Amino acid sequence: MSLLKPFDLSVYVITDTRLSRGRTNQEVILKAIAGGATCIQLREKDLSTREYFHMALALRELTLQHGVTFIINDRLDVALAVEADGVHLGEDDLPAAAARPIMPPEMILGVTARNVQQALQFQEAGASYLGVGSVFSTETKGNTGKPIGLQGLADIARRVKIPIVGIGGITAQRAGEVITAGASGVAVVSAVVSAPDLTGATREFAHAVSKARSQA
Ligand code: TZP
Ligand code: MG
Repeated sequence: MSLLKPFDLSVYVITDTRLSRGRTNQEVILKAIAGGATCIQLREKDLSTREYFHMALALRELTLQHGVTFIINDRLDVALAVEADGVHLGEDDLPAAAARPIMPPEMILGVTARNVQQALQFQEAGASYLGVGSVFSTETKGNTGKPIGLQGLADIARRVKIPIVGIGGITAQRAGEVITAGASGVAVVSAVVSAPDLTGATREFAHAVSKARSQA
C-alpha cells in the first residue's frame, strides 16, 4: 500500500510573479482555485531563501484552507519547513535519489523528465509523479531544449507506472491532446497566471481535461 497522500494533477497551476500582471501569488492562487486548479506549485526564481520560506508559509496556509495540493519548486528544505505536500525537483536541483530517503514517505516527490530513460530512472528513485516536457515550445523557461511533443509524452506515459503531467506551452485549446496522449494532468504557467481573467482561464483548462477524459 502506498503511504503517499492522494493528489490530483488534473489542473496544475505554477506561479510566476514576473508573469502575473502585478497580482500577488495569493490573488493568483485564490483565482486559480476558484477556476478549478487541483494542484498549486510555488515557483519563484528571484527570492532569497528567507523570502521564499515566508511566501511558502503563507501559501501553505491558503492551500490547506482550500484543500488543494501544494508543491514547492526547487527547494526540499523550504518544502519540509512549511510542511508542503510535496517538492518538485529538476535537473539543477537535489537529485531525486538523494532527496527521497530524507523525505517523509507520505511527501510527494515530483521530478522533471524529458525522455523514457530519465523517466524510468526517476521512477526507480522514488518519484511520485513526473513533470514531462517541454511538450510544446515556451518562452516561460529557457534551456528547455527541443519540445518533446505529444509523441514524446506518449512514449513516457506508456513506460511508467507513476502519473505524469505535461508541461510547456500548454494552452486550454491543447490541454485535451495532452491528456489523450497519456498525461494525468496539465501543468501551466503563462496561460493561467498571465490571463486577465485568471479564474476563467483555469476553468477552461478544467473543462478541457474533463472533456478529454470523458472521450477516452
Ligand atoms: N518546465 C518546463 S517548461 C516550463 C517549466 C517550468 C514552463 C512552462 O510554462 P508555460 O508558460 O506554461 O509554457
Ligand atoms: Mg528546479
